[in-house]
Amino acid sequence: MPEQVDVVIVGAGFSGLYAAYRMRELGLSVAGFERGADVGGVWYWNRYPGARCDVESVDYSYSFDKDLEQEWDWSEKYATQPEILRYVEHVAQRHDLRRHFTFGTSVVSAELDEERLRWTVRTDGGQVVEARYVLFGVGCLSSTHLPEIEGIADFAGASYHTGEWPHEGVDLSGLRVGVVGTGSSGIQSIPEIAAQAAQLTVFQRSANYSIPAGNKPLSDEDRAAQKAEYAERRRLARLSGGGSPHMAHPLKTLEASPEERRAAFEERWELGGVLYSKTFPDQLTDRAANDEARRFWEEKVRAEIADPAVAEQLIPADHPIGTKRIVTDDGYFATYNRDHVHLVNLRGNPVERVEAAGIRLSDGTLVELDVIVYATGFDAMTGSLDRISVTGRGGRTLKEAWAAGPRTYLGLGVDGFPNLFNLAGPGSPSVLANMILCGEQHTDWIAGLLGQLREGGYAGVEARADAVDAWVEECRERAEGTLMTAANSWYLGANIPGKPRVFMPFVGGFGVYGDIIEKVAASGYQGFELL
Ligand code: N01
Repeated sequence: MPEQVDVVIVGAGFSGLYAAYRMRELGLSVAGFERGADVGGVWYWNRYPGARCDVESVDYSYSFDKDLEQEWDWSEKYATQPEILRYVEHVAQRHDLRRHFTFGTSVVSAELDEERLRWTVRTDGGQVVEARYVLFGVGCLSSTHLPEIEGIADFAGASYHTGEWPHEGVDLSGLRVGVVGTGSSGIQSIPEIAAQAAQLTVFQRSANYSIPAGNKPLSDEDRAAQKAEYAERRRLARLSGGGSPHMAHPLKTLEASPEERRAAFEERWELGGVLYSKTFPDQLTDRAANDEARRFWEEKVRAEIADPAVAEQLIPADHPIGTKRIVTDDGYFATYNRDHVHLVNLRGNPVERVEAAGIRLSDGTLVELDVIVYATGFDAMTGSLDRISVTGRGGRTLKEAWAAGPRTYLGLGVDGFPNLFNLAGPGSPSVLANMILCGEQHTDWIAGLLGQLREGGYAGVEARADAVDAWVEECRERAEGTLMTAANSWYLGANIPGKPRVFMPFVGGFGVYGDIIEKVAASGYQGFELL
């Protein structure tokens, strides 16, 4: 007989851990499974040099434990990966959450028994659990992507993907290192790798927008001020577009005078990082507004790079600013001023193949390397779910249901897959907002629903097909009303050959989305069938 539980939770990252806490509070029994040997999700795996968060630490933290908000001391404005991992480990300990999970274990399948509305969940460790509900907290950026470059296995040196970095670290000192990829992971790691390596060659396919983090140690006074205003920070974050307590300028870009505009950009530049793309409310919807932001950025960045020819290669010309996630860096552009750092622009000179001695370019050059770092990203948003065989009504798999792109109602439910929920994934703000608050928002909403189902004596809940159709259409329309579809981003699946081009997150903003799902709950869960 398989073990019987109320809820299976897949993943012990921020979302899955909070889900375990909340389900336990509801009095439900939980069986959780986590691929890693411990808690932390992306923060467990992404241990590459320079890994740190691009949301301020005070905001990128759980809001459910008010005592913890006051007790925990963040040491820097933007926390490093080790500090975030310490935090999540502390939360697991404090709330005794590890006991709900089996670690080092991946869920391989979940199969619905339509008659009994129970899910049979199987793991690679041979466990079989039967559950009423399944919650996926598998992460949007957890399925690493290695490019299909000829000869990749022939390399004689060591190679690493940033998202699966060795726990013991890697000593790169004195070595010839190549980094492939200039997204967040590449751009964060490049200055740190340059500080160690004898030679660093960066293989760039697309130039990227990056903004200095303006990171700094937090003083006791800083922390005291943040803690005193925590409630207000959270309130503003819940109203905001991105889940941080920062609002866009009250005027549209071109309504502001040139002086006001410059002052606003300057202020956001100083704040650092991704929120630069939301300085003005129309920056991601109006090309002329976006150009203003891009010009200011370009002026700042060109001033950092000594060689104008190198600068030319590092300035993106193929997408509006903010339509790929803006990177938050620490000395990235100035790194190219160092004599031992070289940029290869793959647009002009693509990789031919990887050889034992290094990377061969199309023009015949062999860049000799001891180490290759692949900062080549993830099969984002759907990749981790795709690895699991999820079979719903009529034997239809989730992979089949999502063959043309993810289809959800509110990002929460899928027709044909009753009692199955996805935490902070496609169809919700997720990667466009503060993922910890997104995970809490979804979990709280689901907990409210499960409480109502219990009170009403229901066996389950399922999104209706027409509600899914309408939500998919709304997400598409909202995305097409912005500039976000103008970039070949992982938001659109463009980084994975053959992946359908669908803008996967809900682009309308964290606050707007929160209102929508609250209204649905208040209406008696319109769009869902209570079973
Ligand atoms: O991955 P990416 P990432 N040959 O997909 C290049 C979050 N994150 O791990 O742009 C050569 O962004 C690819 O080139 P192109 C954050 O949300 C956050 O860096 O496709 N190059 C690109 O340059 C982020 O957006 C933090 O042309 C190839 C790079 O590899 C997301 O995770 C830190 C290639 C991949 O960039 C993903 O970031 C880290 C090929 N065949 C990550 N294939 C912070 O909190 C791909 N590339 C700060």
